[in-house]
Amino acid sequence: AKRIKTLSVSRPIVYGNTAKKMGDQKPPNAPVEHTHLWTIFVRAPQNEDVSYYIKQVVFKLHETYPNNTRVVNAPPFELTETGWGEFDVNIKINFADVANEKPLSLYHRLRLHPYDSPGNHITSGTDEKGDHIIKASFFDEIVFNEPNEQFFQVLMTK
Ligand code: SLL
Repeated sequence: AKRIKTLSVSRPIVYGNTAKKMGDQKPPNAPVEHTHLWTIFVRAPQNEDVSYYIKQVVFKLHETYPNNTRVVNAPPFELTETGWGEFDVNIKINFADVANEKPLSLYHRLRLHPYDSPGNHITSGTDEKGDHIIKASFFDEIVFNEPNEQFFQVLMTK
């Protein structure tokens, strides 16, 4: 029998957050109870361009944040904030108009502390300033099943 292979195109992505204790680098406008500076991000594994297929990323933060729906309309698709606690962030990825694809919704548990347990995807290190920093990130793949002709062309340009 003849097998019909469905066309699918995938793109690797990495999402997660970095965090560090603020100490004396605390932004002047940060509430006193905030202890950490963090950045949540969606990017390609080697920071390759993703803007040809990702139009916008919406980060929905914990309700304790003012204006907790944060929209990023251009790369880098990341958001830096201060805070004291860990919580689940909803990351909504909106694709280029040509794709005519539904948004992709992901969840990421924002991590501030270097828990020492296996399999938690948290690594510790130092940043360019020599400050201790932690990183919780995940590699994933966005799969477009049967992309329309135009979107397929766009995907193939990279
Ligand atoms: C909980 N994990 O489940 C906690 C919630 C909320 C964290 C953590 C800053 C908020 C603000 C902040 O770090 N929120 O002061 O704007 O209850």
